[in-house]
Amino acid sequence: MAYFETVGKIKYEGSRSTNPYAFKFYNPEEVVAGKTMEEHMRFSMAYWHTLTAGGSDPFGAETAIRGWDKYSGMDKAKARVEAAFEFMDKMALPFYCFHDVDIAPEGSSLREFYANIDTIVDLLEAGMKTSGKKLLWNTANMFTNPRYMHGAGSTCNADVYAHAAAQIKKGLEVGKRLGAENYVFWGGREGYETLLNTDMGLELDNIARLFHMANDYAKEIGFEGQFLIEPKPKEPTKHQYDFDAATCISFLQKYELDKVFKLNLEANHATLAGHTFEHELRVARLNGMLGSLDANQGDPQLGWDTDEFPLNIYDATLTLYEVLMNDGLGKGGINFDAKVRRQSFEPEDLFLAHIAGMDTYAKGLKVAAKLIEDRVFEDFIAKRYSSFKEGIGADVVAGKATLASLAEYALNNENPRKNESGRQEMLKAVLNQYILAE
Ligand code: XLS
Ligand code: NI
Ligand code: NI
Repeated sequence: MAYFETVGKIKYEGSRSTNPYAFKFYNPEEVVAGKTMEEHMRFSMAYWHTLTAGGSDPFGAETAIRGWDKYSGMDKAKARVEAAFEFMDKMALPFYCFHDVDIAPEGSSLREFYANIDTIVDLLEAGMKTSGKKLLWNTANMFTNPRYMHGAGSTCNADVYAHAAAQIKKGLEVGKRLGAENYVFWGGREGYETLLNTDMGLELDNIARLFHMANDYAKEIGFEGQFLIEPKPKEPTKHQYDFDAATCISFLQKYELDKVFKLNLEANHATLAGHTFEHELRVARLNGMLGSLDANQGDPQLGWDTDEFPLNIYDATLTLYEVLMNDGLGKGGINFDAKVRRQSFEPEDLFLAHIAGMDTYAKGLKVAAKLIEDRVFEDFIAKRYSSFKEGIGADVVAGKATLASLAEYALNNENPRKNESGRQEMLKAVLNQYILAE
């Protein structure tokens, strides 16, 4: 059965096309900086936003019209699998991602949940075989069920902690079976509301213990996916422990997990943390920990994780710039952790939104590749820091300088170098020029 009968396969028609159901910039086969667009992007569908969510918000019920909603329970879960492969095929999305609860109902016990997962994973495995679609990552939802009110790895309840471990164990087994390229940990409720009732030290230690157990189990069963942590500063808890890239990296280093994990960075989480997305990507890249992207964007007028489809070409350019400078995302990819607005309730909107996001990133990729090819920023930056290439600056970089040697130099320096302009406005204008011209 077809769930998206009104839409055919989305094809590339070029920037002059007026067909809303066509790519204007995303041409999967087009080679940019030595690789096809498809290889660069590794675009992925988020099961939860596309198949599971229905457009409810804290003030209103679901609005979305979805063909599978005529079913319930496991029948609905099975229908969603069919719809997922139809959507990925028509949308030219090579990858997908899911939480355990997105694909199968929890039922009334952990045993039943395991059995439901197994049934659906059989279908996913078969669908992947015929379609060639791949699993970018899977994860365990350890935040929606009321049992996780105090957290999962950070809970005060050891039985809840054990339940979380059981979900992760199953998640790794599923990931292995489906050949997941990564396994994600987003600390949905790993944080706190008030220190008055919180043992922060124990909570952090326990999260790290859970990660070590997950790593041990992955080795034991031969799961080869890359582990990823997804930072987010707040929401649902007031203070999330995985605040941002830098916080996650220091946590991983402290608990000797930094060789095991990379980061899955999400644009809207970056802006919630008061950073730009490119800041987060740069921090991860410099630490060799840029793993994968959750592509979306926030709304400057709203203070929460609105998960809008990424449409800002300026941000997309700087995002793809970091990806290219990282020499790609390796096992990672670009997952649309993005949802259509509640008013965009028709099934067609799912296509239109993904087209918009994929085109924006495709254009961003082309502009970023050109900027790098022309060494626009690299040459400027190299010149800006050139005083560290020679003389006293070179001594600093080589680790040869001491406070005493620098003081001696400063005392005798009759002609200190003059500061030069950072030329920020000019550089931003050049960036605009590339976006508009490319
Ligand atoms: C929520 C997160 C979530 C993760 C996966 O804000 O983005 O969707 O990507 O658990
Ligand atoms: Ni996310
Ligand atoms: Ni998010």
